[in-house]
Amino acid sequence: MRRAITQADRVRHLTSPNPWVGAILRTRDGREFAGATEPPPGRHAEQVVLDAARAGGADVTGATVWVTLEPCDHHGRTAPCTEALIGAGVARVVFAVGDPDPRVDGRGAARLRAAGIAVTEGVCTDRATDQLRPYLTHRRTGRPFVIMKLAASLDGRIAAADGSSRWVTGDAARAEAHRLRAQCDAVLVGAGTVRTDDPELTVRAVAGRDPLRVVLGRAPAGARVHPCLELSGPLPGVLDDLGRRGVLQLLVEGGSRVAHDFHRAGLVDRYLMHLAPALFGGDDAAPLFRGSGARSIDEVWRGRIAGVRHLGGDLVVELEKGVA
Ligand code: AOF
Ligand code: ZN
Repeated sequence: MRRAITQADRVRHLTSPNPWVGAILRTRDGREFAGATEPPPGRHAEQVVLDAARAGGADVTGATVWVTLEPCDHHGRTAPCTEALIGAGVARVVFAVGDPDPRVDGRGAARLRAAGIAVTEGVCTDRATDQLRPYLTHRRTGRPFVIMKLAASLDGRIAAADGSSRWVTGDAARAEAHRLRAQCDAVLVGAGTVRTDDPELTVRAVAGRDPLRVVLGRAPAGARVHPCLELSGPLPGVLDDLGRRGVLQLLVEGGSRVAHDFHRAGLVDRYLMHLAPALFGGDDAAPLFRGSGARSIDEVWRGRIAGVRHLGGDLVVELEKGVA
């Protein structure tokens, strides 16, 4: 299963709105084949390994298949993987995580068992759940997994009193910001940020596809971010809308009003804080969050530090919601 997870890693974030799934097939005589989901409308991981085995001249009857997600049991863009596995005569299917998609949700496992296939679930579940988190969040809640990127000095400031703010953090942080954009299906900023920073929101510093660009409010004519999707209204509705468009993972990039609104509404799943070894050193510098915050110490938001690392001369702190 660990190797199936490694296969899925190769297509991580490349198959949206479908999950990135990996699979390993082992024939009765010990030959092994590996595969992963293709981008839509391509084949699912199970079909890829079955095809690879047959192309290699292998006999797949009695084979075992390890797959990171429960095989699907519905006709979507592709035929059901359950039917492909049953038709191939495999003996055993092992999967890591159940598929919460309402079209599957236990039906895949049940169909395989009804056909006499031995099914084992719950192998390497933690790692696979972590790998599939954007997909699982999307299918369970209808909304994307929300990552908020914040860049500030170590004293939590983003601009000097005169408004000047460019490149608080270093070049390495910029490259990582582009890598992050490439991993997200959409990137969102407020109209204020479009007016003041005029960002392109594309992927340039690294190779990768551009995300859907979303502006909260109206982007002024001539903004570099065009073409973009302009959305307005309460943020939960905005997330529902993006979920319906198949956005599994959303990157919120600013500015400080948008950061405040997402944060205070409890809509952020992971915070990526890029902290520069700089201190503005006064309360006339603009803060990360604009708007009213915790009114008393009991209201202070507390998360869990999921990771800390150096990036160039900066520090990156990954914060996640604490488990309630
Ligand atoms: C699998 N293996 O590799 C993937 C699965 O439109 P379709 O036909 O591509 O179906 C999309 C759904 O199929 C998706 O929502 C999820 O439930 C499942 N994805 N299933 O057995 C795979 N990518
Ligand atoms: Zn499938």
